[in-house]
Amino acid sequence: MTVYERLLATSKSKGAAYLVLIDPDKTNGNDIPDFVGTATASGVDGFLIGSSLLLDGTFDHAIATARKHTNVPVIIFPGGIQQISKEADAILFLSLISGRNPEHLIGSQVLAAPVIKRLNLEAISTAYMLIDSGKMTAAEFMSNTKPIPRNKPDIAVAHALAAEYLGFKLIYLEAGSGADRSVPEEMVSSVAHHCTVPLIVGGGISTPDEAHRKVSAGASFIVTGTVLEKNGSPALMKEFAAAIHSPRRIHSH
Ligand code: 1GP
Repeated sequence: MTVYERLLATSKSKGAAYLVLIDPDKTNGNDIPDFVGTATASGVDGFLIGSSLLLDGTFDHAIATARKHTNVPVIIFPGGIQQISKEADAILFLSLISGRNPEHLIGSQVLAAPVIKRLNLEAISTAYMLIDSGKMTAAEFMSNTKPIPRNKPDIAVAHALAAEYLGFKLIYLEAGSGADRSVPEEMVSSVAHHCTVPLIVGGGISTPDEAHRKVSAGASFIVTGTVLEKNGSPALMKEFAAAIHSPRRIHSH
């Protein structure tokens, strides 16, 4: 079974899957074993590792350490072509389709592809869409692209349909790490209604209830990063996992 197939099977059997972002720039390497072990025991279904900057030089080590302490997939979520490692289970092969910067649409991918092939890494083609969160995020600044306006679900749908017809395997609706406001449910549900490609939703999701609402709107995968960097307690991890896995058991307020 490929990592992609495993992710889809998990999402299908649980209603949706919970992915946790580890940013090596924000995580002390010594904390990774505990964090990853606790998160796995609390019901997290996979880890994304990446950063829009990567100031720290211990990327390979962070991934290898994470893999040693979990039995769920550890997937690279690259902020640039230097973030490729043989230690990972797979890599999200992203194209920033909401932007019109050719480097992020195809340029970096051409440079990265031969390296990924040589390392025999599973590449999961992912249409990456930045959604405006009210404030400029690191992803927006670093990519030098404009995000999709948050009150224009039709624009998001048109991009997602194009991604589906181009054959992308996942669509990632991203408000940006640490965003003030997450992707609106109205946009998630419009995209889910019109497209069959599974949706990842992340950026600025700060409560289990908020995560639950994205799943109810049609997300197959929820990503959180910042909220667990601030409070990595097993109790909160379990609440997120429960809200994402059993959307009908929890009622939104
Ligand atoms: C960012 O979607 C992820 O790429 C997670 O964002 O850090 O805001 O949870 P947060």
